[in-house]
Amino acid sequence: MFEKILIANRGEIALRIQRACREMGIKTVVVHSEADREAKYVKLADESVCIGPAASNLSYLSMPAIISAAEVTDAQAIHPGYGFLSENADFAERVEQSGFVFIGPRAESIRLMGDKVSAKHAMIEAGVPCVPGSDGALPDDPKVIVQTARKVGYPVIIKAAGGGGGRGMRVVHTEAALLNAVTMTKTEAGAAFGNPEVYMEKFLENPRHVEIQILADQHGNAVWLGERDCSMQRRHQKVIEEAPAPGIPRKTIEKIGNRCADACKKIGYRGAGTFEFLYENGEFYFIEMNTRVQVEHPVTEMITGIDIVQEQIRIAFGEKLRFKQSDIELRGHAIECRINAEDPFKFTPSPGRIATWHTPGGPGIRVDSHAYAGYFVPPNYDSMIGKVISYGSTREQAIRRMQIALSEMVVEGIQTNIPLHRELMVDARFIEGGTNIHYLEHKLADMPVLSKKDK
Ligand code: MV4
Repeated sequence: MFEKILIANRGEIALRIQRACREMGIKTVVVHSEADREAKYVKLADESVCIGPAASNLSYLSMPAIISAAEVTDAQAIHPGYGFLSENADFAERVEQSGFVFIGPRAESIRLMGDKVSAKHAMIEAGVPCVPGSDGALPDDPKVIVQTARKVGYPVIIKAAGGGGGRGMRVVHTEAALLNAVTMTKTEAGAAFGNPEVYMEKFLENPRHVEIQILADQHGNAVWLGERDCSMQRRHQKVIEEAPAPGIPRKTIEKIGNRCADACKKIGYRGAGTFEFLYENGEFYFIEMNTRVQVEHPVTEMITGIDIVQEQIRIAFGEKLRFKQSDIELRGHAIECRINAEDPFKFTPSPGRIATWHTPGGPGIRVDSHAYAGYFVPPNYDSMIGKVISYGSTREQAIRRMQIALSEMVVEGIQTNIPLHRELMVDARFIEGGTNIHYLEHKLADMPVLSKKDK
């Protein structure tokens, strides 16, 4: 096994990766910006290297700084976590060219999935069901664009090939608005992603976001680890995730899960990955693949008993998967609440020093966080400061345990979204299960706490 791994990330995921390494007897190197000097996981690491100032582009996004840190510390592999350079194919390539192992997929797979047009093409080839739409990128010919939209049927959505995660898309309801929308999306995509290519899909009005976790090794083996429902979101930021997805027939999910595992074998994928689907009227439609470990991976770990980060490391080292699909059992139910340093209903960031930090515990509660009393939440990064995960033998028990956990949790000195989570855990529609991607935004718009005065 590797003797030393460099963690090219910060916050809770840096700590999560460090814990996986320590359990495996692997030494860790943490790189950090000047703003993260006092983070506890920096002190817990075997070695740490300051790679630059607070600004991400000068530290966590600096490829030469990170690769130099790996060189001076003699690390053998680099774990990129999520965000930052985790889905940057050039980084994966440069890491390997410098003689280190990139703990993630081959650069070629990252590139394939980074381009949403080539990703969709690969998935159609592999037999994964996709949203009906244009065959690849839209051509320039306006007649063909109009014809395509008529065939797909309005409303349609125009998406940038270089986009993803909700960036670079536009919904079109009428033919009158079509060509202008295509032109504008192309212009924006060219500026934002350096790639003006766009494609068209039928716009699904009320879907759920359900994703499939997979693991694939370098020897042609792949398994899927159940699904996660991530429909509770606001402005493309997930707020609550759970596994399994409530109310979806197991047969439907098994069929789609097997297709995902087969697709991994077909494209020679290695590592952990997530197939994102929209689920509407009993059908799954592939939209994107994420080639990294995800924030919400713990809910899958809770119901499978598999440590996804450790498996990423074993796969990168070249080991064979230690389980077959028939060994994977989904047991019980898990829910994750993302804890953000922000105003719970207005969502303005709330960085600053944490005065009180009391975390919950007890049966079925897991807290993944790098925060502590006295920790300063820097204003330079994402506002997520941790995750509370509950597990129960049933969804009802997982909800109950989460309600209790949130009632025990005390954070003072900064604002957090814990009050929003407390509200959602007693929300009748959430408790019923199966709310769609618009539910939270609609609920927030209807909440009296958000009076005009407060906004
Ligand atoms: C869609 C869609 C409806 N129809 N595609 C947004 C993020 C990106 N991953 C894809 N997204 C969507 N694609 C079609 N054909 C609706 C969304 C969407 C969405 C998807 C998942 C989770 C939250 C969302 C919020 C708004 C829109």
